[in-house]
Amino acid sequence: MIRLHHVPWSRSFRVLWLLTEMGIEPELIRYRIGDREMRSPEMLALSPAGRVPALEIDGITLFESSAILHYLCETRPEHGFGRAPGDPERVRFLELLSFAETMASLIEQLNLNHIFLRPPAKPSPVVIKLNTARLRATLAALDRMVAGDYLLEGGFSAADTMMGFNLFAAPYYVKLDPWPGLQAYWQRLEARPGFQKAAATEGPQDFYDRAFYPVPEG
Ligand SMILES: N[C@@H](CCC(=O)N[C@@H](CS)C(=O)NCC(=O)O)C(=O)O
Repeated sequence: MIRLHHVPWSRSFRVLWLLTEMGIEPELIRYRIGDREMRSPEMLALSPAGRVPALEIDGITLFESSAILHYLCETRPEHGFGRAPGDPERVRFLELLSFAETMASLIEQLNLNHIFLRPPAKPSPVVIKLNTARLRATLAALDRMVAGDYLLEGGFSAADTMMGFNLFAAPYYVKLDPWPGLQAYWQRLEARPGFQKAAATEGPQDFYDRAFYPVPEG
């Protein structure tokens, strides 16, 4: 039994996508952000902060998307999606997995300000402006890191699935127009059969209600 605790088009997409690339179809336990079940004792036993993803696999449970991707790569090395110690791409692989969370934490802040805050709470234009600029800087950095078709010259890896969620979400806040190479990379990711299959499992996103959220005046 492989069971993924999942919010569609959230960070748990990273895990769904890598599993799909490996030909593994997990049982999905779906939540929506804000669901009480995400803070239930059962969920907290799987993921102590009540976050997704959490993965039940091989008789154990893991949380944190990066740790899950590492585990999947190390226990299923035949797919070649990881970079083991000693591999010349190991260091860059590790950097990218963590860097994806540097970027995702900015997306999370923007989601909070643009989407989750409800009156009387007010989004802060200053915080939005700052986080948008910081997100832009991480995208410019990512653009410089694309090495050939993927993030690692050796080919598609879990670093790409880690960035998949980011590149789905970031363009709602920062347009990718200044970086044609990054856009082409994202199109290559989206064109992969594994991505298409995982995206079909997700269905259309219903989280963002417009195509772009500009920085508000103020
Ligand atoms: N660093 C964690 C972050 C997990 C995380 O924050 N997931 C979000 C969805 S993208 C979540 O579960 N949010 C629920 C909440 O904040 O209540 C990871 O990469 O797995």
